[in-house]
Amino acid sequence: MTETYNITGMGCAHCKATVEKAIAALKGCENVKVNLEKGTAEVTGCVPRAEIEKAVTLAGFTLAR
Ligand SMILES: [Cu+2]
Repeated sequence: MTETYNITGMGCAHCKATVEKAIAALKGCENVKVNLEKGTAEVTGCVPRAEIEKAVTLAGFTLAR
């Protein structure tokens, strides 16, 4: 299962890496691909949206609706 999430607040490759790392550490996450230009994160695996939101928020970014 792959879900795409919109993330706001990422400005550079470092932000991208931070978000990728935060999501990759989540239980059930098999793969994560962050697109800096589009502001999206493509998450493969079984991770509840609430967990993604928590990780993204803790990393300092915002999960958009
Ligand atoms: Cu940055």
